[in-house]
Amino acid sequence: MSVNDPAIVDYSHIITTRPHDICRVLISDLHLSADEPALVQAFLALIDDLKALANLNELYILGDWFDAWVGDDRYLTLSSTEFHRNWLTPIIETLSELSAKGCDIKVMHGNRDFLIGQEFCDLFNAELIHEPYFIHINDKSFRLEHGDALCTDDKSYQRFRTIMRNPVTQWLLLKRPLQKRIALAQRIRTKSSMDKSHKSMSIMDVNHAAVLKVLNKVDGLIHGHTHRPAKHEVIVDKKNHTTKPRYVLGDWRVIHRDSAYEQVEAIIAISYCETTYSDRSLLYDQKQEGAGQIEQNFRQITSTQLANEQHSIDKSRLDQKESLQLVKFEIKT
Ligand SMILES: [Mn+2]
Repeated sequence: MSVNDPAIVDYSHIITTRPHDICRVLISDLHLSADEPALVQAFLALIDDLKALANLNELYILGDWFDAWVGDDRYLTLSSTEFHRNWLTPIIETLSELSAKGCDIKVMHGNRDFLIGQEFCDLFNAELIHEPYFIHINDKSFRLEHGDALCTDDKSYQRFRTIMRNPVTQWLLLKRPLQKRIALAQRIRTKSSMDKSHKSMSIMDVNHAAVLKVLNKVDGLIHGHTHRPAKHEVIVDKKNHTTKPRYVLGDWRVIHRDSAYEQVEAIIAISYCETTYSDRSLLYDQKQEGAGQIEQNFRQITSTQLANEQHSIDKSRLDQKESLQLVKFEIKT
């Protein structure tokens, strides 16, 4: 499944046709920084759209939200003049509005922004979550993680990761003066892009055995990091042809850039909560008629219909069915 795969639905279509059905949104690998305003604008535009969704319960940011993060204090210690001018301030404002509307925001660390703290998340009432994090979609359990831990073929990165993700290392890092941390982050960024240029493509993707291992305990996996958005059906049992889904979220990319506009594209995940109404009154009618084979009647209703028919519908007959979908988000800024 490539970025242009027809199996990936178009975001603007969904947001205009089924706004009331969207209940969860998952994004990752935005790599936001002050150096790339188009990505920041695209993120602000997405959150603006999400604010208009009446039934959106949760927004997950599954790591590498920021291209680099040297500690919450870099933002929290700004003077009030600097604070108003800072590029993060509009992000915090819009996310605060989203959470005030009843959407829970959950932030997970990536390999670049693992120093984000709960203190920063408190600014917009979000929760800092740690991987692996588990959610339920219908009766199925899904494991959420950033994805870098699954790339076990990259031995040198895994060694680096073990050191950097150690709480002691992080505590020591955060004790260093801010300027030293900024310089260190720059060195890590340069090293990582140099490493990437000579590492093979396959080494930087997930390891199949590592995926099978984590899928052993759950029904599905959702991650980012590899910048290879796709929905994979992973064969977990060859004999019985059993598969489990692995959803890979995409990185946010500027795909067009000129003086008139910049275009940003990202593969995100959206889940719908469809409501089914089991109409037992019809069942009753059939009984009266003495029908031999009686089947319960189900009717799919959208959340909009539900809102309109609220008075006539018995809520105990409602069944929620959630389905997850990869979606192509595209915007001109
Ligand atoms: Mn990453």
